[in-house]
Amino acid sequence: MHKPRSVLLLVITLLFIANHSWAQKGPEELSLKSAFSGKFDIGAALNLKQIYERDEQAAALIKAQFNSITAENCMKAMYLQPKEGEFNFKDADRFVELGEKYGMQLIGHTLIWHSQAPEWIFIGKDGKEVSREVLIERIRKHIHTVVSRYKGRIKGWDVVNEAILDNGDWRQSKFYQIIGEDFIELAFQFAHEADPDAELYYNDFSMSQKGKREGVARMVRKLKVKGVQINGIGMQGHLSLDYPSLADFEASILAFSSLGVQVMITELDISVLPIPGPSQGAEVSTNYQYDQVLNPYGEGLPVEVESKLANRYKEFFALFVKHHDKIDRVTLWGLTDADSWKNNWPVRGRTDYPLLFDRNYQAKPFVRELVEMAKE
Ligand code: 9MR
Repeated sequence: MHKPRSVLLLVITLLFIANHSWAQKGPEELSLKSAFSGKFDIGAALNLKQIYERDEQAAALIKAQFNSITAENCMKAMYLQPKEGEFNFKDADRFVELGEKYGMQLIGHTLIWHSQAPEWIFIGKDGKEVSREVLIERIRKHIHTVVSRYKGRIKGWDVVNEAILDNGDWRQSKFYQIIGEDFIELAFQFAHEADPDAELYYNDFSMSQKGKREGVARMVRKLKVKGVQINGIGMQGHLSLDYPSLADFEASILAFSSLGVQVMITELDISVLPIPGPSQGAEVSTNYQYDQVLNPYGEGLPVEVESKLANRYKEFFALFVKHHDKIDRVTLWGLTDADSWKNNWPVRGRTDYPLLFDRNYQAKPFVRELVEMAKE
């Protein structure tokens, strides 16, 4: 008779202690990776200062909060192979060693991207554009060399980045123009040959737009019909306070997942700044002239904007938690607001607040709510 009651009492007491000690912990005890464990990995893109652990506060934060890291720039082709046949792996090696030291999942970003492709790759010794055969061989060599160097150490590669336009058409990149649409298939095939156990992803921005959603789904379906290995689709997630709608973003999570691949939120940030033109996604070539009215929060973020940002993050994380069975990873595109590329795009020299940690390495107040949400 008394036994169930004493067990119940014990459980209540333990719950009280657990809850109480949680409440006593300061914000430094928040841990995103523990909170979301069992749901999805939580990652950050790292810059060189962080990769080399030159910034102690950043290093501590990365270790405590994240279980996955992506190299923000140093694995892009123009850095890895600046001249034909001359590979520079110094920074990428350090990135991989860092991830291994802390037992974090490593994401390779990115093998084939029209932007930051080294210029030589499209040009022959005669100064003219190379043939289809030559470009395919150059891609093969690049992918084989890079992927096999880290074979068994990188969990997954963003094999092709941003090959489809927002309306679903093929981007007229040099890769597309010279090789045709099968450059995608070839890139995936070469990556798979070099590391058959690595996961392979297609990654793009503005993925919530109907045209892009359909274009990407069409391409992935074709790859799967041909038996090409593709494990995941990365939705970059460069968001702002009022773009895109949650419903559109959710529609894409569902559409991509129904193709039989994992969904990854690969480059999450939420800008609070005005966008001076129609460019919403992450088209790196778009740039607008600096104007003071476009930089309204240089001295700090007003409470009401901070609260909008908090709500936006909460809505999106609630969506990710709802679909955690389809989502493998959520990666923030940077660590603190000071590091974010959004301070310089699409207008240089602004002060944005797009990430979870502020310029003093402190978790923003709403981060605790994200952590609580994960536990519910
Ligand atoms: O954050 C990256 C920034 O530091 C670089 O200058 C920029 C240009 O290479 O690339 C940024 O990262 C991009 C990513 O590699 C692909 N998706 C869009 C990201 C933002 O431009």
